[in-house]
Amino acid sequence: MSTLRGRVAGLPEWDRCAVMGVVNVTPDSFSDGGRWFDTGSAIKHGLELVAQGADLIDVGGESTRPGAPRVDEAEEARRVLPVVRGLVSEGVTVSVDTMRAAIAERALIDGAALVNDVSGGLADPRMVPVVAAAEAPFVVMHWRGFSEDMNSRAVYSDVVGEVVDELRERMDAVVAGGVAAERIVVDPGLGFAKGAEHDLALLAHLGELRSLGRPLLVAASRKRFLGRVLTDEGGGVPPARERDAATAAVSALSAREGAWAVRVHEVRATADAVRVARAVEEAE
Ligand code: PMM
Repeated sequence: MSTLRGRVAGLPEWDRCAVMGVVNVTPDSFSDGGRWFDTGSAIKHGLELVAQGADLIDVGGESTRPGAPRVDEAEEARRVLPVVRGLVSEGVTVSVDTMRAAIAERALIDGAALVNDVSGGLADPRMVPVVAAAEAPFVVMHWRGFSEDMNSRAVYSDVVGEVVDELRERMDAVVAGGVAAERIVVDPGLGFAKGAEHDLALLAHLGELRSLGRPLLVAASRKRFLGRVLTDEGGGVPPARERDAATAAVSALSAREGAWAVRVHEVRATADAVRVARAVEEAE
């Protein structure tokens, strides 16, 4: 089945869908902003997620919630780099979630194993050259613009086809920029310039995303579309932190559809979900 999930050169290989735990070192991320904002508690939280079953930890210092303003580079470095170093020194496989080449470059020097750029290299023209020179694995996410006004770009006539085409275009540009194809991970970018109906359509067609021929990362954790799915009869929408069971359900579905990894805030339930998916796969 690893042919279904694929391999990412430069990263460990897991025999099931991998679990990427999220550590947002931000005061304002929509689902966990402010909770791990100092270096010590962010490192401690990352280690807790590993103990709960995370295979790698994604460290970010810039909120990408809809409408979020950008953080400046010095502040992003101050938030992210000490946490990357702290987790690497504990033997953790670390991913750095950044749109800035300078941050990615320094995180890679500090031992990060993967660059997760939600803009797929579009936000910073130096990103692709930096990742190429470091021979680092790279997440190419579907992205249509910065968070400040991304909701206005959520216009599709065929969301699955357009996301696949735009991702293919981005992958080609990244490869032309010198990043080896075997180091690329693709991600549909749930919630980024997408409404709930778009996110659900993408989840319903993960097989078409796999047709891009690269391992697939699915990051549904606590996102708005889950709030909509879980809305009660009175119109009440559960807050982000009450969407973890729904997130684990998406993890199981994604793992069954051959996702390479799922990115989640609450690891324990997803670690179980991917193991159940693996056991069912073995029984096939
Ligand atoms: N979503 C968020 C942040 N980073 N990275 C990838 N690759 N894919 C995503 O969908 C993604 C991401 C926003 O969620 P958060 O603020 O709760 O971490």
